[in-house]
Amino acid sequence: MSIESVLQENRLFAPSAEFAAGARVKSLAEYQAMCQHAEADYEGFWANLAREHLTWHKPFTQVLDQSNPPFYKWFADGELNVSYNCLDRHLPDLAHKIAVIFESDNGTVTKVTYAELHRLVCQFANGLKSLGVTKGDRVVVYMPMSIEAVVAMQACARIGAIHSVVFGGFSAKSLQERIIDAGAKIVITANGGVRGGKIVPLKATTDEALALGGCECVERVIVYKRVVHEDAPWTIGRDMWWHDLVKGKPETCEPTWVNAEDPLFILYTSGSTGKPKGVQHSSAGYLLGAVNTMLLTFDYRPDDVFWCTADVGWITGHSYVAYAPLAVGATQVIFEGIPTYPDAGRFWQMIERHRVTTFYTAPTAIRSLIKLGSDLPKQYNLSSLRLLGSVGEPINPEAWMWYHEVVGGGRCPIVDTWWQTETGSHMITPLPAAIATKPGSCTLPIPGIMVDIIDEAGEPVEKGKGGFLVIKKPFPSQVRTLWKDPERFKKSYFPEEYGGKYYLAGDSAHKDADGYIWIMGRIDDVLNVSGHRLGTMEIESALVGNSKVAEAAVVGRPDPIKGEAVVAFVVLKGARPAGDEAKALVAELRDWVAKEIGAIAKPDDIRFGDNLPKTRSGKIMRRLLRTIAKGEQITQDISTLENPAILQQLQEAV
Ligand code: 6R9
Repeated sequence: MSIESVLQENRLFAPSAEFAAGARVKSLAEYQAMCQHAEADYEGFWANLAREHLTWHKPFTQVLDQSNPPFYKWFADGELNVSYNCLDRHLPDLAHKIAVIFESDNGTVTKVTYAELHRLVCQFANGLKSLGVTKGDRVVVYMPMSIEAVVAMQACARIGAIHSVVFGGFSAKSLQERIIDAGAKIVITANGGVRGGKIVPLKATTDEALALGGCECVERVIVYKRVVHEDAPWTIGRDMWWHDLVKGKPETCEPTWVNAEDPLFILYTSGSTGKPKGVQHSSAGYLLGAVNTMLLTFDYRPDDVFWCTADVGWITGHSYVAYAPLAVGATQVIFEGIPTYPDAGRFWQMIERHRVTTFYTAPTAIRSLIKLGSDLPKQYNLSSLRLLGSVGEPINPEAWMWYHEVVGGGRCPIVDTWWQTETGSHMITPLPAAIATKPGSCTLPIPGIMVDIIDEAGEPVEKGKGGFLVIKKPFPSQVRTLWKDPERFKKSYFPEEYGGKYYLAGDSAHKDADGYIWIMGRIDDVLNVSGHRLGTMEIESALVGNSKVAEAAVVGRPDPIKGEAVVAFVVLKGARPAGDEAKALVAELRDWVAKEIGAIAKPDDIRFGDNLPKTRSGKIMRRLLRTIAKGEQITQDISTLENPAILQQLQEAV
C-alpha cells in the first residue's frame, strides 16, 4: 500500500535577478555544484566549512568518527568555545555594532552592542563561576524573552556548563521533571515575564517546581528582576538576585575551551510517547549547522536586521536567536511580547520601526494574523523586508501566498525551512537566490544533507509516492544522544525496522517531478482511509484553501468499514455557526474537499471551534483531537495546552 499524495500545487516563484545579484549562492547551478562537492568528498566538504566558519582554539585533525554508530562524532579532537565564536571574535571590528535590539511588551526599546553584550556575558559567567559552576554542570534557564536569557545561555557556553532552557510557558510540574532529569545545579529565572500586558509569575512557578520535591540537586536560584514588585517569597541561602551576583565581577572572562563533542545544551522535546526526550547537542557540530544555515538559508548580509520570532525555549530560538545571529555578527531583534498585543498589527509595526530585513516566523502565527487583520500589514511600511522565513509546520499554500503578497509585497523570497529539535539547524529549505519556490514545499536539502524518502523496506520510493523522510548520512548538527538514555536514542531515530542505518525523522514526505520535497505530516498523522493513505496536512490545506476557513486540523478516527474516517476541526474566519447554518457549511466543506482532493478525502465529521487546542509554541495537539474525534473522555496530560477551554466546544458535534 502506498502513501498517496493528492495535493497539486503548480505555481513556481523564481527569485528576482536583483535579489540574486547580491546573494551568496546565486544560482541553481552554484547550489548543484555545492551538492556535488559534498557527494564527492563528504568529509572534506564539511571540514572546509568547519575551518571557514568556526574559530578553533585547537584545530581538529579528525572529521567524522563513525566507529560507534549511531553515536557519531565530528571534529572530535578539536577545541573551541561557542561564546568566543559568538562574541570575542567580532570585537576587533564589530565592537560598536548593535547585536540586539530588544523590544519589550509595552514597546520600550533597549539596544546593546557586541562590546556590551560581551561584557554582560563575561560578568554573568564570572558570577556563575563564583557559585562553583564548572564545565559539564547543568544549568536550567526558565526565563522570559530578554537580553538576559541570551546572556544566560552564552555565559553557560562560555564556561562549558550545559544549559537546559525550559520554555517559560511550561508548568511547575514540567519544570520539575526537567530539573530532575538534567540534575541541574542552578536555575536561572526572572521575578516575572510580561506578555500581552500580563505578568507571567516565573519565580513563583520555579518555587512551586522545587517544592514538588526531588530537586535536591539545585543549589541556587538566580532571579533576574524584570518587574518592579517582588512577587514571590525569598528562600534565603538559595535565591539570589542576578544584579547582586554580577555586582563587582570582572568584565572579562577567559573562555573555557571545550572539546568539539562536549555537550552545549540539552533541550527537551515531545516524543510519540509520554516522557519528553532530552535532546543533547554538541558544541562544534551544532554551531557549524547554525552558522552555515544563517549564511545559506537567510543569505545573511552585514547590514541585515534579522528577526526570528521564536522563543528561546524552543530549538528555533536556540539556533536562530541565541547562537546563529551572534555567530555571524548580525543585528537582531528580540521581542518580549505576543503578536496580538496591543493589536494584530504588532509584528508589522515592529518590522517598520526597526527596519527589519529578514523575518522568520511560524505558519500558525501567519494564519492567526490573517484571521485577525488581513489588511493590517498594508498600514505599515514593510519595504525594508527582503526575505521571509517559515518554520515549525507545513505552511499551506493559502497562507504562503498571503505571506508572499501582503507581507513580502511580492518581492521577498520565502524560505520554508524543514528541520527539527534533533537536527539542530535547517535540513530542507530553498536557498533563496538559487531555488525557485512552490507554495507549501520546503523544496531541496541544504548542500551536504543527504535526504531521501523510503518505504517500509528501507528502499527509496519513486517520485510522486509518499514515504518516510530519512537523512542517510550523519551530519554535524545532528542530535548526539538523548540525555542519560542512549537506548531510547537508538530506538527513536535509528530503529531496527528500517535497518538502523538512517536517521528517521518521523515525518512522511514525497518528492514531486522536480525532486521538490513536500512534507506530509508526522508519520502518525498519516491516515489510512479505505486502503488509501492520506496526509492529514493535505486535507487541512484543502480546507484552509476555502475562503471561509481560517485554520483546520484533521485526524483519523477508527472506522469499522474504511479503516479510518477523516475528522476535521475547523476554525472559520467569521463567527462559529450553529444549527442549520452549521449543517449547510459542513456539507459545503465536505464537497469542497472532495473537489480539491477527491471523494476519498472527504471529512466524515466536521467540528467548528473558535480555535484549536495548541501548545504554547503553537503546535496543534493532535492527540487531544484524536480523543475528541473518537468521542472519548480526555484523560491525557493537558498541562502544556494553551487554551483548555476550547476542548468542550470541539466535543459538540454539528
Ligand atoms: C524546527 C522545529 C519538528 C517537526 C518536524 C515536522 C514539523 C518543522 C516544518 C515542519 C513542515 C516545515 N516541521 N518545520 N513541517 N514544514 N517547514 O519546529 O522543531 O519543534 O522539533 O518540530 O515540526 O513535523 O518533524 P520541532
